[in-house]
Amino acid sequence: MAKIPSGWAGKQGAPVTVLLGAQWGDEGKGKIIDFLIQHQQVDVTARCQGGNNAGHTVFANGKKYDFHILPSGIISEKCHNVIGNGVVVNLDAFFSELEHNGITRDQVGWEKRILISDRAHIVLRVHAQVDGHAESALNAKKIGTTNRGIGPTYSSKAFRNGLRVADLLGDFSEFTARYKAIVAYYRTQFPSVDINEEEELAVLAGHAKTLRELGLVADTSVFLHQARIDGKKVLVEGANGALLDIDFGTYPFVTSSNATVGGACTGLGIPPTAVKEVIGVVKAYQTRVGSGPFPTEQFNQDGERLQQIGCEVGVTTGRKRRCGWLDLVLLRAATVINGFTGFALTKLDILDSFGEIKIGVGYKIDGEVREFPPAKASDWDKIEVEYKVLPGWKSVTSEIRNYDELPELCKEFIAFIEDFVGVPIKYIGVGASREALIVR
Ligand code: 2SA
Ligand code: GDP
Ligand code: MG
Repeated sequence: MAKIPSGWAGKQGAPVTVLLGAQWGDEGKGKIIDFLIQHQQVDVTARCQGGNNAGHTVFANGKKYDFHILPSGIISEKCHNVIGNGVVVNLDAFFSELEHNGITRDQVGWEKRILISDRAHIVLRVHAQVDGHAESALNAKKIGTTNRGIGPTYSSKAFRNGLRVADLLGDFSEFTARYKAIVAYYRTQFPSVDINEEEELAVLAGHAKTLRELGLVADTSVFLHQARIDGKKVLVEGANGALLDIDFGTYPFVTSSNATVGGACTGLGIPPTAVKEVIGVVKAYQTRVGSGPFPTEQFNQDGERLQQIGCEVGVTTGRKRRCGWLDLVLLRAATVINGFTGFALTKLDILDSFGEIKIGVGYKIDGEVREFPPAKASDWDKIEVEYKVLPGWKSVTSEIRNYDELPELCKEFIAFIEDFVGVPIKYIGVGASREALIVR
């Protein structure tokens, strides 16, 4: 039996870079990750939280990919990919997403480059159904979830009756009994739950066979530790965004995981001392899908133009995204929590035609200045936003690849964000394609 060399556990491996959404998701994380993989010798891409609620768009190899559960590194032949213990995995979605994106075994050899944590929890059909039922029960106060069963699966995890991938690969009769207990438990809450248990169990047994045959399941924290000892560069691909974080987001209008930096450690089993760089992806304006507070939302022509020019439509559900101006009060708070070492500012080109660009810089609640977002849900409705108004640059930036060539007014917008938050903007997105990026 191979033995772990003495001192192995305490070895300090190569540092890890964490890339996170700094707003309500959809900041363009997929594109920045793809860029980093191409240009920064990334060896492993790892998802740490969320599930197939995420939608990360990547334009590469002349093709548009949308990833929901797969790490974006799957299309890069030099990249290994990890779905960590903090992710909730819908196995149907995992296999169909490979197919949907044209990722076949003979083509890219994906099965040799991806591992799912044995500790990751499985999203069952009952979780997705309960997501819908729970939303319906909320009537006018719906969260506006993606209906993928993400919240209910994390509930099962916290309630300690959830099923992990390791359970699926273990004794199937034991798995079956626990599976049935979960469905029965939810039936007591929602009698209309309609699941064909035998059919789903048969599908899961098929998935178990494939996972076993292809060797897709492992203790991924051990894999990542060894990779770092071997000097491999690990890039953590955050999903959703800081304002959807279950602790620091606009609770209860949040997702059910930690989309801030702590989620990278708990969701992958890597120590905080391993994290060197934390890149926050920030859209040059603000968007949100689903319900919940959005202080700088624009219910006017500006909002409509941002939605249309920015093509702001959900990647997972096809919902129109709500739009408004960049909110630096929220970005400051996200920075305090995440310790961003640099920003990637995306979709700057979407602002090209605006005569005036507004930025949220201050909040008042009941006439009182508030430097940070409130914890109390009802306070969000009372926020009055103070705006800084900057003149627009009114010229096309999408062909620019060099920072110095950006219009002066555009540089002023960039400098204003950097000064306010105190974080350098290292990457600037001026288009959806791989090439449309300015690196400083
Ligand atoms: P859930 O399904 O339980 O995670 O929903 C809870 C809230 O989190 C929001 N959420 C998202 N917000 C932005 N983008 C997401 N991914 C997709 C995309 C969304 C889509 O990339 O466009 O296609 O609609 C995402 N996933 C979850 C959600 O809107 C709820 O407010
Ligand atoms: P993610 O969830 O953070 O990966 O972001 P999404 O993929 O959900 O949404 C971002 C959208 O903006 C996608 O359609 C991207 O192709 C697109 N995008 C990313 N960066 C830029 C940019 O700098 N300019 C423009 N015009 N589009 C961008
Ligand atoms: Mg998205």
